[in-house]
Amino acid sequence: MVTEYTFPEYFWWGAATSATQIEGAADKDGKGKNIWDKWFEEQPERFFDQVGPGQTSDFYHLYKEDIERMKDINFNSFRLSISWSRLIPDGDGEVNSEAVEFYNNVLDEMIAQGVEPFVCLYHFDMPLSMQEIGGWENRKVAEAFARYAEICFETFGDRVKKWFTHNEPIVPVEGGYLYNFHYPNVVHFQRAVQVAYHTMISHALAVKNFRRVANGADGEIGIILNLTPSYPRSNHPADLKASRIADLFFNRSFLDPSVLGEYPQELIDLLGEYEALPQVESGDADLLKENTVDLLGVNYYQPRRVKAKENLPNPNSPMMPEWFFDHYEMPGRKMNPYRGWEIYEKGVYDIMMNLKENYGNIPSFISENGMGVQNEERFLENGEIQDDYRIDFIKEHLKWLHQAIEEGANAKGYHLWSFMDNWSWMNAYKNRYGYFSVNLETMERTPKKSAHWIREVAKQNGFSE
Ligand code: BGP
Repeated sequence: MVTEYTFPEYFWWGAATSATQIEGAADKDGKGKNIWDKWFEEQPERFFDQVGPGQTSDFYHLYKEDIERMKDINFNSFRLSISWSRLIPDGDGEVNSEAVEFYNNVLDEMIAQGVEPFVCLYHFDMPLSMQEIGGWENRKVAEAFARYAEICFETFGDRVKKWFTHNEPIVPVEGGYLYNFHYPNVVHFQRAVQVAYHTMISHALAVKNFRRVANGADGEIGIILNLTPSYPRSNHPADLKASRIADLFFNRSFLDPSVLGEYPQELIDLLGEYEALPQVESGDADLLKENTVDLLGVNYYQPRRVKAKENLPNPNSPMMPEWFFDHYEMPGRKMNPYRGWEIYEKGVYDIMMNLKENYGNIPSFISENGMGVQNEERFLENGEIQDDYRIDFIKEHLKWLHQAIEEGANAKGYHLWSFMDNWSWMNAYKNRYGYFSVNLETMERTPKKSAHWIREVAKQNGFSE
């Protein structure tokens, strides 16, 4: 029996990426340093094969052909990010005219090719000069971010109609202030909470500026969140409590204030109990309440499975979210062994149903989903990588997304991570994610089997099976 999976009209087919991960030209044309440039200079050994952010996939020079390739595979949209330290090298001062020219060229080319630009303002790439005054720990940086956002709305808002303030704002909190996988490699719960809070304030200030700037009037603004459903091991009340707390820390800490305009009371109470509440200013609650998003991007890679703690945490160890739950390895889970992430396709459906039931069915889309695989040349046949595993991965997620839409979810698109292989932070080019492979020696792009497949899916606005 053939089943048709047809998506709503004007469904967004495309992919996502970020400035630091594809642009290269990290020290060219007036760009200031960001924390990745700095960290790589200090500790190149922390990066896979010691490949740093200097070159990445050279989109800075190859953007024209890349956008043509997007067009070729029938993308109608593509998310990129603006590099704050390229546009404003010291974060808070003069605008770099060469950066304006570069982003103007990219946006014009996208529009000429019929690929709508979705633009994110912050994708893990704090300008170094802003980090030197404390990064998100310093509220001045949130204000500088809002100014940078306003400059972007004014400069590019005539062409960009989908804006996103932050990508996965919980990740720099986790990486930079809890688990040591982003600069500045601090381990400190209280500082992590302050960083998360100021990130949220920076978001609300940017949304406020967006509503004020005339160009924004016909556009929309949102945030991109990595929503990792927290599944409890069992229905035992202790397991349920563990999953509720994990959900508060990792999902609701940004989802609730972005969409509902306020923090969950349970999270406030929990932080209060541990004397870990952030410093706030009067007026913040109104700022958050009045500046909720129009649109939500959902990045989904893996679920979070948890169980009640088996041993009490050592009170002398640094406080961690894991004081409240243990990670749970579900027997029989399906894994992507290269990235070490579980593959659980139904997570997409569960997220969408949660947004429908508890978040006013806010317009949303899958803004990242994807499968990073190591040594993909193994699958090369007649010059083409046969990435059937990627096609299956996408298809199975799309089926659940389709199911959610059938049941009333307000999902408007699917963007893969990523259009072409790109630089993955500490993992550099270890795992390849793209529809196109990138040869790091020559920078040549070659379509994988999945590129041909998605070209048809986007053309048909779905697939049958
Ligand atoms: C998301 C990020 C991306 C991207 C992706 C894949 O968390 O938004 O920047 O990198 O994950 O993860 P990774 O590159 O770590 O394999």
